Amino acid sequence: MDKTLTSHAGLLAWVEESTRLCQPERVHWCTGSEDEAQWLISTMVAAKGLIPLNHDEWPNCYLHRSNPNDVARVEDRTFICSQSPDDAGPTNHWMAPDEAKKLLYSIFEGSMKGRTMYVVPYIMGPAGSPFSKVGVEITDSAYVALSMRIMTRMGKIALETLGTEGAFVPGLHSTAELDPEKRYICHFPDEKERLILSVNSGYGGNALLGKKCFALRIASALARDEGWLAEHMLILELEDPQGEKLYFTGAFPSACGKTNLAMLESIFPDWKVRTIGDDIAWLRIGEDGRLWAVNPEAGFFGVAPGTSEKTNPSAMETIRSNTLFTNVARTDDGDPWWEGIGPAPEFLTDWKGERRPGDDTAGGRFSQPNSRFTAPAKQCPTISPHWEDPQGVPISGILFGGRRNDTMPLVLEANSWEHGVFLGATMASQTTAAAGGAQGVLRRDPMAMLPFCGYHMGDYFAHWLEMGKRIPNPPKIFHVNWFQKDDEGNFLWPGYGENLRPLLWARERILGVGEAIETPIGTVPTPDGMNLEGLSLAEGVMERLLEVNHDRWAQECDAIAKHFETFGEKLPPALSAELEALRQRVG
Ligand code: OXD
Ligand code: MN
Repeated sequence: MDKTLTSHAGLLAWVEESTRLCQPERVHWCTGSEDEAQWLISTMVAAKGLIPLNHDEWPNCYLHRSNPNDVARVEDRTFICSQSPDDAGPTNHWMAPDEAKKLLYSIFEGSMKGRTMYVVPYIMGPAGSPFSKVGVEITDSAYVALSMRIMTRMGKIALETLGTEGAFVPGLHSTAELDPEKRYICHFPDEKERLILSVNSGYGGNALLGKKCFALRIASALARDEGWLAEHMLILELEDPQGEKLYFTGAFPSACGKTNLAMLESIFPDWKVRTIGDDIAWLRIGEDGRLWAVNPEAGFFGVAPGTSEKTNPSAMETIRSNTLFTNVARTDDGDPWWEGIGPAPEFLTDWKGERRPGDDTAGGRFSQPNSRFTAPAKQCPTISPHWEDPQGVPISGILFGGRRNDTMPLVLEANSWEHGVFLGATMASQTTAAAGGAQGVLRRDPMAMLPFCGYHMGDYFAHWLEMGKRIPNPPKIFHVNWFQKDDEGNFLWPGYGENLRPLLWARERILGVGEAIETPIGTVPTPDGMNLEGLSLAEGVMERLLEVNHDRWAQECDAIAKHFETFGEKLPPALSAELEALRQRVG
């Protein structure tokens, strides 16, 4: 697109300024058209940045291999650059805004020499929705431009939405040298335009600035100021046999089955589960007093390993065409392959490009554990017809969940909004490959927002509590845990489609029915309170799944007290009161 197609003075000035700084050979304004996408693809294929896949089986699908030093979000290199370190809080890294700009601009200087600079205007949220927001990402990565076309409403439509005076969040991104020592992802939530700067990474969450950087970190700060919530949540629709619909959001840490739950295949043919979003929800109080959710994204950036016809047939159908795969393996036929998709063929080319026998397990994994697919949401067979409704969908239930071997029962209903916020604020999960660092370590991840909250987490809890007071008809809050294990390390609960059962119980509780017992930690189903038709669990397993172990919970109270110390004076008194009350009840 010719830049004369926008006369937004602020945007033109910023693009010019960035051009002077980064010194690209040329500047391309993205329109978002199909022709443009094909041109980007052929340029990348020629430069070996994309590898065509088997187009008979996987039409318009490509494989991208990132630098092996750049395969996940880098939490230790991610900074909230608020004026005061106190606003970033104890769970974020902080850098003074002036210092961050000086440092990053020195890396950006000349970083695009010989390269094309892409100007990528995009909308987070459905076009035409009063809740949508515009961002513009400047990047030297064609992979990012292509991915943004899938993940957002990108191009001309965003410039039209922006008009000549509209506000936008600017994000400047350069892969620079992909130097991990000079990799920085910086957010400036206090600036009028809420700037994002990202250098030396080309990986998803670090580089597709609309997603974690804008729709979560920057948006959470906007939401605090404007009285709404920007959350790391899936959104799903549950339709009963009479056609009545109910909507849930669910916050789970990265790689805990969020995409699978959002696309859950119903085990009961007359119940339908449909997808609105799999990662992010923007929630506002509607005129009717309920909480309404919009998915700001237009695509799925899902973890590939473990995805199969068995675990998530909807995802498999979604990714069959027009999908970018990152760091997966490839068969000799040109099909994408990863651990968990099915049996390995005789030979595989692994994610680093080495061809090895498919049974060569000694040589390590074939797909990178955090390898991904980037696919258009509209291709999802379970996408709800309401997924782009401008007002969003009304939320009746909020699920919090984590990956825990023990302690947390299969499903737990909060006693109140405050207790629900307490359950969210104390969520814990074993770490996964979505972020760099050790895996399998239990870490507290409040509301699954630990890496994504753009301000002080104590203030964030206070904001949640405040929202509860302002929502006349708030959703009910639940905690779920699909991941309990027996003493031999086997999962107790089959998961996947069977997760519909706890969801149906939650629905009954929302409707004021559902057999339940109060426990010291909240309300759980009676052993036959959940619909267990057609499920054969060994004797005593259901009891174990719903068990509240007092010794463990006494330890949990100590662990929560320690976690709460992190927030110092900013911990809202309502949450300390919840902990005290829990201690009393656990005894
Ligand atoms: C993601 C994440 O990529 O949460 O969605 O890490
Ligand atoms: Mn996520």
